[in-house]
Amino acid sequence: MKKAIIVLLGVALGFCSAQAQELTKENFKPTGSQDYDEAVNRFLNGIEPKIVGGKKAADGAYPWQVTLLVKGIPNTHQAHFCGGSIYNSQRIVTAAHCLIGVSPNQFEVAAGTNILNQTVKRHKVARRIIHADYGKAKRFDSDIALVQLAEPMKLNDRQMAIALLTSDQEGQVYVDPNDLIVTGWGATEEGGSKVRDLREVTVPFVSAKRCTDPLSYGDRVTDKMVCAGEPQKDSCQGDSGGPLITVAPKDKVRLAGIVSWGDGCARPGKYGIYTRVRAFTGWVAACVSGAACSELK
Ligand code: 4AZ
Repeated sequence: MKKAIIVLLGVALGFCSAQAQELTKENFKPTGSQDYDEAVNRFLNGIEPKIVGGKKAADGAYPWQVTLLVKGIPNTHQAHFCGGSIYNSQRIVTAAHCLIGVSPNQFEVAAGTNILNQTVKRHKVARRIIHADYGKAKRFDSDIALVQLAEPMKLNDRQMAIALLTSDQEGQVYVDPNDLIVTGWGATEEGGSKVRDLREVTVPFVSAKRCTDPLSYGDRVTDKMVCAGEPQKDSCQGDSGGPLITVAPKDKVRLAGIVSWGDGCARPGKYGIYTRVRAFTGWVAACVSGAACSELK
């Protein structure tokens, strides 16, 4: 009994200090996720917290879009470090590279908003699953992760799940130069800052043939990646983890890619590189069903 009280007290104290603790130069240890660490360093150094060539998204137009927030940075705009998409009420799909080294108690998820303001509800994270093959075959290969929320979020017309692109749809969607849309709070130019209002840009799909041209990315692009974009239209830093979607009617919208990497932003021949979602539908289904799914520990 005494032991139980001590344990309870310990848990309560731990809980309180975790609640009150704001990130400082003294208590922050780099996680290894570049997006996360940069969000923290901008906050600690008082730098204002990027989509290139796009426009402000209409309110509620992309209800599956979520923001991943650094816990311990109270300002939502400063806390944003990556995007993600709602898979179901308790699961978010994002990029593995966003969450490398970041434990569930170091970040939160907010949905249902275009604006990174103070009124957003932050959802606690129970677990994050990074694909076992992340970065194995090539840098950024299999750049996909799932986040499990501690409690399910309400789904409604402002926060909605998005279905993953399936293999039979891939042939219609991944056609050069079919239009796709990428959304995020990332920089509007290379080296620029994150934005407060969600932005969107229409980007053409780029075939593997063009994307693996030696003057583009050569063999750095694998068959688990897809390319999209054109000079002046691209995703950029801060968009990582967020959705690349098909532009079919709203009830047929599918998650086709996850913002992953690129050489800079919107440079000629340097398209945006996205995780090829259709290659991971089986992995996601296995993880979500609770069956064994290969996970990087
Ligand atoms: C990044 O650093 C990043 N132009 C995201 C997307 C692209 C480049 C960099 C694609 O998160």
